[in-house]
Amino acid sequence: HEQFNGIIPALITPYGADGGISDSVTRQLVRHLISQGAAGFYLSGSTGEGFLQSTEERQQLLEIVLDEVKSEVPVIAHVGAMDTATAVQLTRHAHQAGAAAVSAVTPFYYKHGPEQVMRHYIDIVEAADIPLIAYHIPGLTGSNASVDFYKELSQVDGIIGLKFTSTNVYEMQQIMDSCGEDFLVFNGPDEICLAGLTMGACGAIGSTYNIMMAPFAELYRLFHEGKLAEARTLQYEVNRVIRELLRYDFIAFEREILRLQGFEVGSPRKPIQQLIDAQRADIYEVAKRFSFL
Ligand code: NGF
Repeated sequence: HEQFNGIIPALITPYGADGGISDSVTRQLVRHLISQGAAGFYLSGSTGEGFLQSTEERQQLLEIVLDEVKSEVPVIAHVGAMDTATAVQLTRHAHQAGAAAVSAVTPFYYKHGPEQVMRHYIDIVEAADIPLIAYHIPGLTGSNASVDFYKELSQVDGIIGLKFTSTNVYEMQQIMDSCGEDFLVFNGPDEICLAGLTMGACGAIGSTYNIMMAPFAELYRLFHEGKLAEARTLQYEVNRVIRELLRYDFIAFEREILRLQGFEVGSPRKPIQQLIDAQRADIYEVAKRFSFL
């Protein structure tokens, strides 16, 4: 699974004037991010608003991105859903369409026990011959699966890794230690990207790579060259932007920055925060302060 490494944007989904997925802006954004060093794409995740899209739209987005990317970088389709049937349907489609892997959050809203969550993942992985990356994001799902759960999960054929979105790097390290070297762990929180890589993450999947692809690609390169002090300087720099971003809904903030960068990605879907003019003006000032934005 050597193709999975580097900095992978959890792509913002571009919407057109009619509110549907924009074919042209999606292609424009994907091209741009590849030119800045994107090592792959993660579609319809949290950032991509997967849970605010219909199953058809999630499939449509995947087809557009695969067509634009060809095989330049791996495309991971997030197929997670509250219900197993939707996740299975999306997995079959992702396999047919030619995605490199699928990924799925632990099922949310209802409180399931570990056996049910395991069954959900096994049903997904058995649905098609495509590798699966589990997605741990307790801050949003409210489901905090244990190190032992992931150890068991890592033994299931076809489950190749985990996207770990929690700032508990000790827990991340414990998962890596129990699941073995072949199990891929991706760093989730961009603000600790360097810490995750240092602990042994194979790469990072995240949101702010949509707006700061170049400095993060540079951070990744510096890390692999052993230039830790320089990598840390970059992490500090991008974190000054993330601190500003966290005053807003991250999706609303990133969409506004992308608009300023020349990508008409549209507003997030409600109920995500809709910016008012004063907020746009404030974000414009942030963008002016950071030359790499
Ligand atoms: O959105 C969250 C919530 N985390 C994202 C990322 O892990 C989500 C992270 O990039 C993701 O990859 C996806 O869209 O599926 C943060 O937005 C970023 O670190 C700023 O805090 O925790």
